[in-house]
Amino acid sequence: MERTFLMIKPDAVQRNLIGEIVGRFERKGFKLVGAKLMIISKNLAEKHYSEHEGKPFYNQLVRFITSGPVFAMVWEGEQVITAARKMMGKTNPLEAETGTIRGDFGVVTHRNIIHGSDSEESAKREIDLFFQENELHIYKKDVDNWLS
Ligand code: RTP
Ligand code: MG
Repeated sequence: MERTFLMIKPDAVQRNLIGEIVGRFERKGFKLVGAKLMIISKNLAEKHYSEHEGKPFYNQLVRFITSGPVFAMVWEGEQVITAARKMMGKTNPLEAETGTIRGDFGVVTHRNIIHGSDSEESAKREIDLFFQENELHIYKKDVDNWLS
């Protein structure tokens, strides 16, 4: 089963959007296999966004992502990498469709609410960067057994 790395960025944590965002992925039908609130070190931020090193927005991006707690998550499901990117919407919230996370809650590109892996390679790389193996959980969901 495919896994992706999603991260609720500092702006969304400050704006009390963790529950709203987690709820969307739960309702969609994906499974949360790991999650933690964390403050990212500059070193980890630079590794995570290394593909953007040297770009005009790179320094601002690293400053922003380290500016407060983020909520890091690993989600599992069929084609979850592509599906999550669709649910997030385009990078610039102005271009993101209404109904997407960035389209509904974001205003500007440099505070765009959520990160999501953009390929299988990035997902693997980012999951390894942020989570230890023992922080990821394999379990079955069976609602009926938990009602009474
Ligand atoms: P992310 O990596 O955060 O999920 O976002 P993304 O794939 O949609 O966009 P990406 O091209 O990877 O850019 C990473 C983050 O850098 C900021 N950015 N600013 N000013 C700009 O032109 C610009 N372009 C990108 C955004 O915050 C974006 O999420
Ligand atoms: Mg990206």
